[in-house]
Amino acid sequence: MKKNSAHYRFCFGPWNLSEGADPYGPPTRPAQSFDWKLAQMKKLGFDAMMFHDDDVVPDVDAKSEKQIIAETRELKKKLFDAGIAAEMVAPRLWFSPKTIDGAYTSNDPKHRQYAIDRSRRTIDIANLLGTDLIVLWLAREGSYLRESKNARKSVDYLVQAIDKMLAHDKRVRIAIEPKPNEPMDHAYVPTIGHALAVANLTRDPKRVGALIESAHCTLAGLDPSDEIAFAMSFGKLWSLHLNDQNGLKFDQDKPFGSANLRGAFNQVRVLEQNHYGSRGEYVCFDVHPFRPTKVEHWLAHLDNSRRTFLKLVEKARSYDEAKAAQMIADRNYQALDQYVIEHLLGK
Ligand code: XUL
Ligand code: MN
Repeated sequence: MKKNSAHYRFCFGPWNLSEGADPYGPPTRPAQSFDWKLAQMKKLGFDAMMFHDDDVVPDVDAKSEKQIIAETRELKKKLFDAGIAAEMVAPRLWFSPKTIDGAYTSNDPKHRQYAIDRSRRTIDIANLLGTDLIVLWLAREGSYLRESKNARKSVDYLVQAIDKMLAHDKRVRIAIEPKPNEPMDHAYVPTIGHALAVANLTRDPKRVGALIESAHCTLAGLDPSDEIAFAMSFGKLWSLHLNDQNGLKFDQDKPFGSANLRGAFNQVRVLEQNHYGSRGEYVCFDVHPFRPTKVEHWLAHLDNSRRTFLKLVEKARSYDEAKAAQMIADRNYQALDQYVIEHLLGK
């Protein structure tokens, strides 16, 4: 296969400069302003920012359409002045009192309608920011106990909601970000296979694709590089949240490569082999600082993730494919295993 020489473009979201709160303790760093976060992007070699709707317009539910348009335009100007693109916008459908029991799959029809209305507004915000990509992390679309919701009906509700979004805007593309659990016991769209199957039930499957997050694949007991390859086989990997995860625990959002360097190498290798980025897709890092991180080290997890990614690109490009192919032809997987280890360790 021809070696990739692509130049990657990088992205993170305002939530990735988080303050360190967890369910057992308060923040460990003071909140930084949006302007400060934006100012760090270029310095760190990043090209785009990803958003939730209320990252763009705080307290979006309480604002009029006119206010939403004015605040979005103001933010768009800041992005333009900073030379930063908007990668995607995601409706934050898991904070509101109206999404306590789920959003699109809530048992309450008024709450399902709220979720659809808010998603349409997110599309309008994305349009004003100059991106056609909407990400759906289906946070509360699942159940805590199986008997509380109808799983069969829930798939219909999801498809109906996505259809309404596709009808709202003829150009919008929806990328589903699957995650198997957390905050729910079980989610209805736990893997990339589920996401693409749901896409196929919608009114315009061509405009419904996927976003893969490394940690979410690990939480599903799957290998992120195989999930990436699967989505790319369908031409449906429209965004990517690289990070790491130390086994089947809470969603850790560790720096890329932090827990499983070989797994990170395999993700980069599959992106390289399939020319990720050649259609304008960004490499996003959905990573958080470790809670003990001091204010002066606040950007390290993003900088480190990007550095690790770029070093692994070099490793993927210098991987001796001919030598590996010989070992594969000889079915000498012991030798192949050791070649990979020594290649990663360096001479
Ligand atoms: C949650 C997660 C989200 C999405 C965006 O696990 O990854 O931050 O990426 O809503
Ligand atoms: Mn994510």
